[in-house]
Amino acid sequence: MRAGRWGIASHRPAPFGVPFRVAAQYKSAMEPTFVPYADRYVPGAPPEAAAQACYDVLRRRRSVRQFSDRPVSLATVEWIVRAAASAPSGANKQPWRFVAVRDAALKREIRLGAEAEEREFYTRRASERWLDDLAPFGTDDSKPYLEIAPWLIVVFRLVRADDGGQVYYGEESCGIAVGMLLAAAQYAGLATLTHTPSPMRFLGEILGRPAHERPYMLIPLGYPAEPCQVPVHALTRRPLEETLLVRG
Ligand code: IYR
Repeated sequence: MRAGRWGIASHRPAPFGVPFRVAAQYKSAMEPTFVPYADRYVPGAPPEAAAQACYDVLRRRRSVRQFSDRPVSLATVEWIVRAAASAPSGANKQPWRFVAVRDAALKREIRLGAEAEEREFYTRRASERWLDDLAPFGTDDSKPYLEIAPWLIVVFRLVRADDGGQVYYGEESCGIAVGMLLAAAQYAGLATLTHTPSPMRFLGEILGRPAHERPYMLIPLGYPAEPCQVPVHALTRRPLEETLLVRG
């Protein structure tokens, strides 16, 4: 790191995580090395057509709450998680852990834990406005799909590296990884739901995860039920003219 740039305190006791000026004489522990970017993905079509083809896959993703119990192989889950974990992350610290749950007893425990939190949410925690905003989705505290979907992918965000070291931009990194996971599942013809019962502490307890892993998202994965219904309210997106502003 060059002299006088900003860093984040990692080795100082307090106040933790407060930016400090890096000493002028600071010298990086590891010298950068580079290799040619040879293994590039080259689409078989011009970028307009390739991007459109990608959009045509992704635009058909839906948040699904009615799953089939049709099995999905572990190999499929492994490829999807490899895709997710190829995401960029702050200083490539990869501040995530994915726990893939297929065990019926664990799925049941997770369902019961989630439903307990959701009961609190729908009866006490949620504001009137929030409940109003959710009304068109027809959701409630009943989450049978947490037992029916063949897999529950539980994403944990690491607040420290496994060796106790610093991580950076953990929220952003996990958000990107989950986005890529949803896209990979969609490419595999599988459905997902980004489910965030709150608080999610029960996930770490049920799955026996250490304290530096914070539950980030609960993602049922599987085939949609047949038939599968999705809320009309979730279908539309704002027009591109409102979404994208072009300057120049
Ligand atoms: N977690 C609850 C409530 C909920 C909240 C939002 I924001 C949604 O987009 C959908 C649901 C549930 O899963 O029912």
